[in-house]
Amino acid sequence: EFRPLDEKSLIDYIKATPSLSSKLGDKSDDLTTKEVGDGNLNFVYIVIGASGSVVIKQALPYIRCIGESWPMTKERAYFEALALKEHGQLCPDHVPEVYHFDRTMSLIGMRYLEPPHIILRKGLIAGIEYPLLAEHMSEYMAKTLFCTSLLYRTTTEHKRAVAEFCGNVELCRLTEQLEIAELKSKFCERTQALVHGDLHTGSVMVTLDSTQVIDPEFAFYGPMGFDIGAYVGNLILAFFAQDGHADEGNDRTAYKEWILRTIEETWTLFYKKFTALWHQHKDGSGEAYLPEIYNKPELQKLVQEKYMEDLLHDTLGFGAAKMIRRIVGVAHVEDFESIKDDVKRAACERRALEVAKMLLKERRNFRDIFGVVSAIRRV
Ligand code: SR1
Ligand code: MG
Repeated sequence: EFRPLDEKSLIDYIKATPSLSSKLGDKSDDLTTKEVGDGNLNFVYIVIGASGSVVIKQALPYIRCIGESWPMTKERAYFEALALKEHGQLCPDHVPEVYHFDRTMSLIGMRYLEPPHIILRKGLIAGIEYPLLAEHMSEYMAKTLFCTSLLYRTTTEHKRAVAEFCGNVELCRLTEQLEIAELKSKFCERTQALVHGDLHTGSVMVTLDSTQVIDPEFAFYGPMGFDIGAYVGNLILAFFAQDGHADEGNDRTAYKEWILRTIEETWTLFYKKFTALWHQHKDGSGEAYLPEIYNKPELQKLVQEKYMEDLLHDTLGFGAAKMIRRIVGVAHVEDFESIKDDVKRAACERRALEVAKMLLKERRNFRDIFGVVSAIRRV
C-alpha cells in the first residue's frame, strides 16, 4: 500500500529493499537520510551508507509547492522512471542510473549525483562558467530526441511508445493550461519524440565536467522544440537576471557574453549532432523522413534545412511561452526571485518579457540562432 515516507521511515524501507541496501554497504544501521527536495513537485532524499549512496525520490498525490489543495497523480513517478531508463539507455553519460522503482510507493531510487554537482540554475545565479555545458546538453537533446522519433524508429515501435506515455495525461494537462493556443495545439497533437517535458535549468545538475539531466516526470511524446525551447528559454531568463546579480566588485558583463555564447553553441552543436545522426541512420529501420529523396543530395539538404528551421521556430515559440509563464505565472524562477532589490528585479523581468514577446511573435522571421542572440543583445 502507498504511504508517504519521511527521513525515518525511509530507513526501514531501504533495509527491506535489496536493490537499494546493496548500494549502501553492509551496516544498514549506519544510514543517514536527509530530505533535500527544492523542486515544485516531489520529495527527494539523499541516503548515505557505509560504502555508498543513493537518491530516493517520492511523488505524493499533490503538488508540493502548492500543497494538498492541488491534487496531482502520483503515477508521475512511473513516467519519470520510464523516461529516465529510456533516455538513460540513449545517453548514459548525461542521465543518472535508476537502481530501483516501486510503482505502488511512487518511489524511484537512483544514483546520487555527489558534490560538487549543483543545480545548473544555482550555478548560473552564482556566475559560474561551465565549459562543457553546450557540448553535453546538445548531445543529450540530439540523442534523446532523434532516437525516439520516426527518423530513427519504425512506426510500429513509435506508436507503441506513444501509447505508453499517453497515460501521463495529468502532467500534460498542467502544461496545457499554460500554453498559447497555436503552441498548445502543437503540444497536444504532435508526437514527434519522447521529450523530457520540463527541461529547465533546475532539471540539470552540473560540475565543471559533468552534466546530468534529472526530473523527467512530465515526459511524453510531444514536439522536440518543447524541450529545446524550455532549456534555451531558461538560459535567456538567466541572461536577463544577471544585471540583478551584478554589483560593485561583481561585474557580470563577461558572464552575460558566456551565456549568449552558450545559447549559440547549444543550438549549433545540436544542429550538427542531430543531422549527423540523421545521416548515419538514413538507411536503418526507421522511417527516416522521406527516404526516397536520399539519392538526391541537394533534396536531402533542403529537407533537412526545412526540418531544422521549423524546429528552431518551435524552439523559439515554446521557449518564449516558458519565459513568460515563469515570470507572470504561479511558479517563478530563482534567477529573478533571488534579486533582493524589487526595482532592479522588475527591470530585469520587464526586459525578459519584452524579448519573450518578440521571440513569440516574430519567431518565423529568424533563420538561425545568431539572429536570435543579436536580438537578445539589442534589448
Ligand atoms: C505548479 S507546478 C509548476 C511547474 O513546476 C514544474 O517544474 C513544471 O514546469 C510546472 O509547470
Ligand atoms: Mg521538476
